[in-house]
Amino acid sequence: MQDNKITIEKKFPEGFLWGGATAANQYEGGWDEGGRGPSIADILTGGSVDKDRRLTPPSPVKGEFYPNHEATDFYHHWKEDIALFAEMGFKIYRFSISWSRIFPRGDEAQPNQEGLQFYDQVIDELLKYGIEPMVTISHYENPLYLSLEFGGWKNRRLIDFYLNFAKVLFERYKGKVKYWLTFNEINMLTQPFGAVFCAGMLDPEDNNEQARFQAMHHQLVASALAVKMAHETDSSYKLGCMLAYHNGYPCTCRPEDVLFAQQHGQLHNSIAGDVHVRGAYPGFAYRYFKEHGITLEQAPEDEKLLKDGTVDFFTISYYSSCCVSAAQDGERTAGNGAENIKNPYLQTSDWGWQIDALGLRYVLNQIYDRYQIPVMIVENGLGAVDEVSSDGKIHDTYRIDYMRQHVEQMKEAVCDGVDLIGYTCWGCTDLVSASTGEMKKRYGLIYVDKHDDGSGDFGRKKKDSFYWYKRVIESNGEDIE
Ligand code: BGP
Repeated sequence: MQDNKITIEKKFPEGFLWGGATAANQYEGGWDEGGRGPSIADILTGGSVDKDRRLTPPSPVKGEFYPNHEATDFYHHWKEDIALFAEMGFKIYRFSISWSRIFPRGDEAQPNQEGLQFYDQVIDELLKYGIEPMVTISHYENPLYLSLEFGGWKNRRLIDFYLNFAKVLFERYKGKVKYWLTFNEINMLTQPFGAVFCAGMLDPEDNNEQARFQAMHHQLVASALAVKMAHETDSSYKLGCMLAYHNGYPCTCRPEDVLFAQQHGQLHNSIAGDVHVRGAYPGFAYRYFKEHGITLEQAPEDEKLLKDGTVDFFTISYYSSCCVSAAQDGERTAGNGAENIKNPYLQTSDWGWQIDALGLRYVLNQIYDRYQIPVMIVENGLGAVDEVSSDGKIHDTYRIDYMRQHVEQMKEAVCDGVDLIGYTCWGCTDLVSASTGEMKKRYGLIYVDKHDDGSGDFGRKKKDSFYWYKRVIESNGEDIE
C-alpha cells in the first residue's frame, strides 16, 4: 500500500530554466540590413483590432506601414537587451533565427556570412552572462522568395531548403546552443491562421485543409529529418516540438459536447503532437482526413523518417482556454489563432483572450500523461495596453497578476509529477503582435518606446513586472508576491 502521508514539496526543481522568448520577425527589425532578404512578415501591413493585417505580395508597397521592418530593433539593441535579460537573472533566452538573414532567398547553397555573424554575437553575449540560448529554427518568417517561387510549404521542395538552413545552424553553433525548436506552433496549420504564418502560402486559394495538412506533413518530415541530423551532429543536442496548445472545455456535460471537446483536442493538438513524439499519425487523424476529403501525399520513406526523428522534449505556447460545443452555439471570443465560445467563469484580456491559469495545470498534466517526456512552456503572457505613468514608470500590475497565477499553477503541475523543465514568458521585451501587427498589444517586462503610428525612439524602460520577475527567478519561483 502506498504511504499516503508522503509530504509533497511544492518547489520548482533545481536548475529550472526561467527566461523569456521572442521571434526575429516581431522583434529584430533591420529587415533590409546585413544582406537579409525579405520574409513573408515583411509584406504584412500593420493592423489594429478593427483593421486586420493585409498582405501585399510580391513586395512592400510605398505608403503602407510594415511594423515588422523595424519591429523593436533588437538588431541594433541586442547588447543592451541581453544585459537587461541578465539583470533579471534569465537562465535561458528563446529566440528565432531569421531564415532570410542566413539564406536571403532560401534556396541558395551558401549562407550569408554577415547574417551568421549577427547571431554569433548574440549567442556569445548570452553565453557571457551564462544564459542558455534556445533557438527556434522557423518562427513565422519563411523567406518570401520561397512563397513566390514555390508556393510555400505545400511544396515538398521546401524540406530540402529548410534542412540546408538547419544544417548550417547545427554545425556552426555546436557546443554553444543546446536547445532547439524545429517549428513554432506547427499545429496552427489546423486553422486558417496558419496558411500564411506557418506555411508561407500567400494565395488565398491555398487556405484550405488539404493544402494546410499537406504543408504540415512536409514540416513534420522536415522536423524529423532535422532532429536526426542534429543528433548526428552533436549527441547532446536537445530538440523540441512547439505547439500552440488548444484547451477547449466542453460547454456542457452533454456527452455530445464532451466528445466534441475531445475531438477538438485530437485535431488541434494531438495530430501534430503524436507525429512529433510518437513518430506516427494517430488513427483519428486518418479518420479525419478521410471524412474531410484530405489526401496526404506521402513519400514511401516518410513513415520511417517520422519514426526516426522523434523529439526529446515538448514545448507549448499557452495564453488562454476556450469552450467548444457540438452545436457550435454561444457567444464567441478571440484566442490565439482562433475564435471560440466564451466561458462565463473566466475574465478576458483587452483582446478577448480568456485568462485561465488553472487551465495551464490541466494541459501540463494532459501533455505529460500522454507523452511522458520533459515539457516546457516557451510562451505565456498577457497582451495589454501599457501606459507610462506621470512618475515615468510602467505599473503593469495586471501582467504581474497574470504571470503570478500561471507560475502558481506551474508549481502545482510540478507537484502533480509533470517533468516541467522551464518557462520563457512571451515577448520579454515589447515587440510587434503577430496576429494584429500592433505595438499597442504589449507583452514585455521591458517597455520599448515605439508606437502604432511609427513614432518612438526605441528607448527601453523596465516595467514593474521586470522587478517582480527578477525576484521570481532569484527565488526559483518561491517569491511570487
Ligand atoms: C504566438 C506566437 C508569437 C506571439 C504570440 C502572441 O502565436 O508564436 O509569435 O505573437 O502568439 O500573439 P499575438 O502577438 O497575436 O498577441
